[in-house]
Amino acid sequence: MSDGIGIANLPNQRHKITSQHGAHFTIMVVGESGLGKTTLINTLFATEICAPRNYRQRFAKQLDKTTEIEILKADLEERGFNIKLTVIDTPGFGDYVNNRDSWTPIVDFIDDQHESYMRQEQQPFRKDKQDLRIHACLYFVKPTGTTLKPLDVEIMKRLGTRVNLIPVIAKADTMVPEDLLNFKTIIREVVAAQGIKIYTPPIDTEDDCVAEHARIMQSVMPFSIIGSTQDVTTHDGRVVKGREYLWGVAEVENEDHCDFKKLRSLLIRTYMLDLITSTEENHYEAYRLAQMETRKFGEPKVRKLDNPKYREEEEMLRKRFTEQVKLEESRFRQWEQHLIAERDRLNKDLEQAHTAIKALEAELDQVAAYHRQGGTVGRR
Ligand SMILES: Nc1nc2c(ncn2[C@@H]2O[C@H](COP(=O)(O)OP(=O)(O)O)[C@@H](O)[C@H]2O)c(=O)[nH]1
Ligand SMILES: [Mg+2]
Repeated sequence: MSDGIGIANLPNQRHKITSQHGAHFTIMVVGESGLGKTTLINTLFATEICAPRNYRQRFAKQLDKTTEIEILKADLEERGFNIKLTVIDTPGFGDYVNNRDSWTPIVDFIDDQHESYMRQEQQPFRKDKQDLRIHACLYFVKPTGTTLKPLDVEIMKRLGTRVNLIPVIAKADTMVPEDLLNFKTIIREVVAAQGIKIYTPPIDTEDDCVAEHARIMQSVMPFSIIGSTQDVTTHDGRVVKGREYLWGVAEVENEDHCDFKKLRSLLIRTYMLDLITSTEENHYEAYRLAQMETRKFGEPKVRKLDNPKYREEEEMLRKRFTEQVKLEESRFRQWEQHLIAERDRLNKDLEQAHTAIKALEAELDQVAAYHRQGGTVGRR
């Protein structure tokens, strides 16, 4: 890559970020296990951050034992411009039958970062704040080609109200392009129908070029991803990061194969600042306000039951319960209707049988009368 990390190329971003004494930028990956989350992180690091450039880099790995959330850090510097990049790798969920609450540690982790930052802001000495607030959360969708699973919808809803949520289609190389496009449309429709909040690059700008770029970024969402740190050789002799197949190579950085380059550009190039400011102004602010409503300045975090997050959850449960009851009621009513119809039908049958019996009895009477009269009736 000739343009390197590129963050220093954006004058506006640079000015704003440096005026905050360098920037923290934190990305989180979430999704079922085996979808390539860890591979994507490694691919990001391999294609961009480890590129032979003249900036300093330092890696650190840290594992939170209870949640198995892994934190990777890299200090980036390009022409005197600093970014503290943190990538948070979460364990997969969805492996178990009972996975209703499998996202709780992830959601808690996000809230905890807001909480921790808020508490630091309340301290008198707040120069070197620890800041692990998530600026971009990549949600990995399984490349099924059908639709989002109910579990996906539930988790995405919860994430979307807390962070800049960016859905990605994992392992794009396992789908043919046509199916991939259809799948994107389906996901967009489900996201809209379910009211899931996802990150959209802002279009309201005077600069036509920037607006056009934002429009392109919006139109490719959800980003399709191929992850690989392997160098492979294409048919025409290029060495690229990719995955080798009998039919050829699925290339990570080929825009005809997937949207990896666009995603990377969104994250660490064009929209890094917007992701940071929108986290600060929307998500963190929303958290802070919600907390202020339930507790006084400096007071510790409220008990779980009083917590707005749990209220939100309780409200959802109540809603779901009401829906379930309504559904059962309507099923019952249908069944009742069915029974009434069946009863009417049987009554009618019964009536017909009665009439038939009456007719037969009448006939029988006639025959009996005929015999009594010595067989002369009707033979006149
Ligand atoms: N076909 C394909 N396989 C992938 C891709 N990314 C990762 N994998 C493979 O999927 C498996 C699980 O990947 P991993 O990154 O550990 O998934 P995680 O559990 O989500 O972190 C590994 O065998 C990877 O080589 C991809 O883009 N396409
Ligand atoms: Mg992993």
